[in-house]
Amino acid sequence: MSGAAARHGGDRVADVLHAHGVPCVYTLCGGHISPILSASKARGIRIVDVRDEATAVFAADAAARLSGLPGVAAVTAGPGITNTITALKNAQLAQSPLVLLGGAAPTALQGRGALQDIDQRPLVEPHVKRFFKLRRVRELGPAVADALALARAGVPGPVFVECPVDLLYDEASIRQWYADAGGKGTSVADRALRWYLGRHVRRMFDGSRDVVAPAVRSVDVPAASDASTGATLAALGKAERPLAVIGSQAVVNAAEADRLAAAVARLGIPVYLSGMARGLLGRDHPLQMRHQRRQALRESDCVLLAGVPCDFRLDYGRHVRRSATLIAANRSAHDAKLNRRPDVMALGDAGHFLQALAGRVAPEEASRHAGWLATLRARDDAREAEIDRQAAIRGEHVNPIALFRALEREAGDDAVFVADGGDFVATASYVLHPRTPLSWLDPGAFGTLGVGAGFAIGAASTRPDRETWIVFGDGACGFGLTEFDTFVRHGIPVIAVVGNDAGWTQIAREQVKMLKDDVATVLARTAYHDVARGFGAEGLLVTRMDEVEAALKRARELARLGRPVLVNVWLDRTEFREGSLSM
Ligand SMILES: Cc1ncc(C[n+]2csc(CCOP(=O)(O)OP(=O)(O)O)c2C)c(N)n1
Ligand SMILES: [Mg+2]
Repeated sequence: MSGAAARHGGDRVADVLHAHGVPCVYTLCGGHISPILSASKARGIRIVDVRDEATAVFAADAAARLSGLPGVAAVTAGPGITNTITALKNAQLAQSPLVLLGGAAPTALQGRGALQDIDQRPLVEPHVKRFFKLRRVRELGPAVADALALARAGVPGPVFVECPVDLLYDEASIRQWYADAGGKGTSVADRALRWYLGRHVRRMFDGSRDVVAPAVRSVDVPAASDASTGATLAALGKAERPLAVIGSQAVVNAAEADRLAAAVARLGIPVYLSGMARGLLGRDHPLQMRHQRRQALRESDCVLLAGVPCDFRLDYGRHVRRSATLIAANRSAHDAKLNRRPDVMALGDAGHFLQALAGRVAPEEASRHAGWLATLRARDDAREAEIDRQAAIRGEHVNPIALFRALEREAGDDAVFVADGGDFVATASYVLHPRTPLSWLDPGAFGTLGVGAGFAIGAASTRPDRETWIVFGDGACGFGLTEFDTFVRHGIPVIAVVGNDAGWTQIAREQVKMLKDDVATVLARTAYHDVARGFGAEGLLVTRMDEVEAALKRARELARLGRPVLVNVWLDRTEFREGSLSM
């Protein structure tokens, strides 16, 4: 469709979204952005309207992670935009490609005390790859097309397009609005104002008639050099105890996840998966280890970090022994070198790099590592047995480890797990085995509580064929409970399992020990299931271990009927997370 046929600026934005196959726009409405929403809807784009702008951005983030294409959110000017900052930062640190369309005051009134008018650039710019500030109607389409490409290029991340309201409505209305604003006065000042506004409007619409809707831009995926592939193969060929750690960035090409999984299997070296890469090799692959990663890294003589920076999760690189050959495959030079200079730096897409390696590795290589694999496997099995022992402990209410063992059995083979919480989620990440590529979503390095509902909306609307579970701490669930309203209105059958330990336990654990004070960490056994019912969803309460299995089965049945469900599970205290602290 050409721009000439577009009725207003909202149509121009929607044309580009449509041309790029954007399936869904996540939003909370506002007069500043109405034309974008209605024009998108008219083109068959699904509009999911949520209850907090942060949710809209979290949803776009999750949609991007599961589809590999930028998620799109639209929010109104001022407070609509400020509400997104946490979610934007989360997406930036998680390197998740999304486009945020934000409203803005009319171009002629910015800085003059208009409704919701603030200087949005200094607030948003630090958290995005680029802030598009627009002044002309003809810039709308190209800016959105550029933003969609830029979000995915290089190191993926969020991009912001500021769309002033007077660029979005139809030309006749805007001209009339400016004519009215000019008034009918005859003084010199009045006539000067009219002249100024007339010129302003002419410039705004200048060239807008003959603009053609921009084509879909191709996205430049950075590729690591052949030299780095060769150097890595040589290092792996010499290594006695090689190890790979694969993280979220390696799976940003979501459509290639299966190919990547096959490549990793072909490499034949033991592998730990983190972030979005969890589940890449299925539930129980012989090469995948889950436990005792620190010890494995200390022992390894050649560590390949694929899309994983040496941040706090690897103790700033200290988990890898000094004498080991360190290979860092990463799109970001900053991440590849963070805290520790690698011996081989493969600057480019880590997923493609792994595929290139697998294409050149000798098939007999894998059998060389049988002894090393057996050592790691024995440790992994021992830890699983220990988890089983801890799962067997019975108390008054529900043992969280046993709960996740049950969820492991009950959840469907296609289940997607969204993780939002403290200890409850950390326990889940040890006990649950994500079963397919792209089936585990956690906030990432920003450690943001409150991602759960938005991630679930993004996941379920992107992959409606799959079961979506939220593993929620009771503290964390409070951020997103209102979105049960969204689940119900939009028929999004999410199952939320709330680990109700009546507290912000991850914080309480250390705070009480170190400061002898539980101030601000205590919650109640709140009836979250009743809250869900209040929004028209299903709510189930589980206070005893022997109710768990039936409740999970029932929740799945209800979800299959299209009903969102909240299962409120009263937990017992456990020692499982004792001693863990992240700084
Ligand atoms: C937005 C935000 N606020 C505060 C924190 C600090 N924080 C980390 S874990 C945690 C406790 C989470 O409690 P809950 O969700 O109930 O999980 P639990 O640890 O009790 O299992 C808090 C408050 C955070 N990570 N993010
Ligand atoms: Mg809690």
